[in-house]
Amino acid sequence: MKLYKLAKGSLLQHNGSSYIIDDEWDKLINRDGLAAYLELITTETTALSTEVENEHLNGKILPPIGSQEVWAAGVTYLRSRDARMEESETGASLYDKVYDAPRPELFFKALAHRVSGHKGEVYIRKDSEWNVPEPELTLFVNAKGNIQGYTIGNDMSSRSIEGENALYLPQAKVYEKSAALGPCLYVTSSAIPGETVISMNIKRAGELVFEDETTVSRIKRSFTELTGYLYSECDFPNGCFLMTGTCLVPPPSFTLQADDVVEISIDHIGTMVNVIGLNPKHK
Ligand code: DO4
Ligand code: MG
Repeated sequence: MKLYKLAKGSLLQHNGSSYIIDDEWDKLINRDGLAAYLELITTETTALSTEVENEHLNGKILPPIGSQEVWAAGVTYLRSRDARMEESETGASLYDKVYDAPRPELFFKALAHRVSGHKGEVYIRKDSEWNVPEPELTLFVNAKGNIQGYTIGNDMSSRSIEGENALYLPQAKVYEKSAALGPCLYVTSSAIPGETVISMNIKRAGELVFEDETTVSRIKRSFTELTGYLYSECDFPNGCFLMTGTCLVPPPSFTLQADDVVEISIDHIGTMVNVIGLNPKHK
């Protein structure tokens, strides 16, 4: 089931039909047994006509977040560990150690006001010369710590700032429009399968400049391990989004430029498209 956040209410897609739900977003997604609740709604609500469904989906789709925090896990795939060891002269052994350590790397990424949605802009920093998108399967975990659904995340990162000194990580990771979530919340009562494909392509002036893909099965840690550490000393009354780490990293010669178009697809969820921009206060 796919749940899209609209300017007013949400749109649920299930078995080829769509339904409008009026429930308040935070309350809706945070309820335990969300999949069963949504399934019940489909039996009690009249489905939309295709015309009305298309009007909604071609209009403004908001990122699937309300008042939740967005957190991110790091160095959960070998590809991320290797890229970070290459970029950092001083911190190489940190990445190596955290990849193998029992405790995962978890960091605070954003609140909703810094999060873009499908077709929205994400920014690169003015003081960073090496910038990449990080495509990440993102969990929505409710207040009780149960994974209720999945969405696509982009953990925009400055590799030059992070590479200069690992203590600069928050500046490499947290700035205006440094995160994107979308296009929907994929709600399921079963775990997303390991063979789920994550792919990313980047276009510049219409030309493909990067493309790659992998599967979720290459992750080093389980999702319950990541959420267990995150929830062990923090409460999230409205639930929380957790980006699970990047599995694809463009080569060192690559950096993003303004107007590049980043397309991230994850099986079952869909495709999120973002355009790279600069904070207008620097233009
Ligand atoms: O350790 C730095 C950040 C790691 C990260 O964001 C990732 O692996 O996705
Ligand atoms: Mg990341």
